[in-house]
Amino acid sequence: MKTLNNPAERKWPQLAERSAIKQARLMELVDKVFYDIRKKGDKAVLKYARQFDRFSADDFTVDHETIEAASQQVSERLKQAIALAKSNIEKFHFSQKEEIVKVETSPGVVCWREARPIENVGIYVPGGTAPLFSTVLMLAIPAKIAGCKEIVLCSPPGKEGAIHPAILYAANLAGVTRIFAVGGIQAIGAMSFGTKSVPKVEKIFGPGNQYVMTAKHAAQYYGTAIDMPAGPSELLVVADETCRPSFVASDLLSQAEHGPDSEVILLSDNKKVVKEINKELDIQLANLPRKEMAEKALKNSRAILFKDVETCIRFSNVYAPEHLILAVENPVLRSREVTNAGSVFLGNYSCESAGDYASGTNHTLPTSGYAKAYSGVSLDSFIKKITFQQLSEEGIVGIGVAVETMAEAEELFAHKNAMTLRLGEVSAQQAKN
Ligand code: HSO
Ligand code: ZN
Repeated sequence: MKTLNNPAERKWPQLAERSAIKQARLMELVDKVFYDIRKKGDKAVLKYARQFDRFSADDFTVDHETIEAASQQVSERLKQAIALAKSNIEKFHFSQKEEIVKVETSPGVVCWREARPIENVGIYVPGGTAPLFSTVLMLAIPAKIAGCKEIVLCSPPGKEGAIHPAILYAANLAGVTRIFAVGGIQAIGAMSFGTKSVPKVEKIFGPGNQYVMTAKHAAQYYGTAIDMPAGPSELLVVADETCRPSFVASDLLSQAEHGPDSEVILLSDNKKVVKEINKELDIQLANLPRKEMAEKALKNSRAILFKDVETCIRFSNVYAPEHLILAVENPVLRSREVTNAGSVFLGNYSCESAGDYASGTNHTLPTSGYAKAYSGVSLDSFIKKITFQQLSEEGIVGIGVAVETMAEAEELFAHKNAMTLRLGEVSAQQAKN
């Protein structure tokens, strides 16, 4: 890894910049595909599936028999692992349910919020080199807990013309209601406009390549919400002399193997530690099947030496990583200094893979610095919170004049009148009694 030494603070924002994503050209293509899908529905979806994914069948709906058959292709060992992951993801996301809190803001004025599920949600699972069935769990499980009625999954068919069996198995287990072997822009278009086969959804979740990301971005203009703007996956590790260099190297590589555009950053206050981690990187890299991909990612990545751990964390806050590992002394205490990150892993035993698969936290997290303003996916991502209020006569009397006065000052006399009428009625009644 290229190593920088104590860069000046004014250079930090530049060092924290991600490589810009060129979207303009893709947008034209997305517009065209969306236009066709809106006009011709399934026919257009099929046309683009043939063109872009070399799909050859006539129907992209995955039927029950196919899902059942897929289950038989998944080993017992994997099924047990998925069951453990599912249970932990369920526990963590279930705990995110909130009690209704009714607040009497003034006497007779009661306000509260209640959660309601987003009725129809879409999950996109990319094809490509790794079948990300873990992503299915991370998105479908909270959707189910939230109470979403329709949970649609789209994923491009692989080389054999079908979705990977583990994806189908995980989808069925986690409560996905409809599965379609469609990927790319056409999948996002189908879910956001709805076709005869594909139900229209209100919100689309999940990672994807640049085509998918651009399509998700565009879908928002047509009223479909998305989980978050997404870019390539990233990891920042802060390591001091208490770290285990081989562990840190394995973490950096687990991120790097996601793809050549993955970003990995190592921060340390200790030159020797960086040297040892680099040595470990070479050793472990040699044995990785996805060596080439990881190597490319490492080329764009860097190690940065700072004078102390505190400065490392300050830089990390400027970078706002998707994943942050604190392989330092007293990680829990240190974590208080973290202000921007998607998900934080504390100490030598908390590897990113734990969160990627089975600890229970969600692995759909903000990348590209969005962790400064966005949270990762959680139960909240699948619900809306509706506010309620109920005013009694006492409530009207208490806030009525304030409302009238404010409405008058904004020159909105219908607003004022709505209160005046009620105040009038209350005082007439009080006079009667
Ligand atoms: N690290 C990825 C999630 C993932 N890892 C899925 C393995 N499978 C993005 O957070
Ligand atoms: Zn991962």
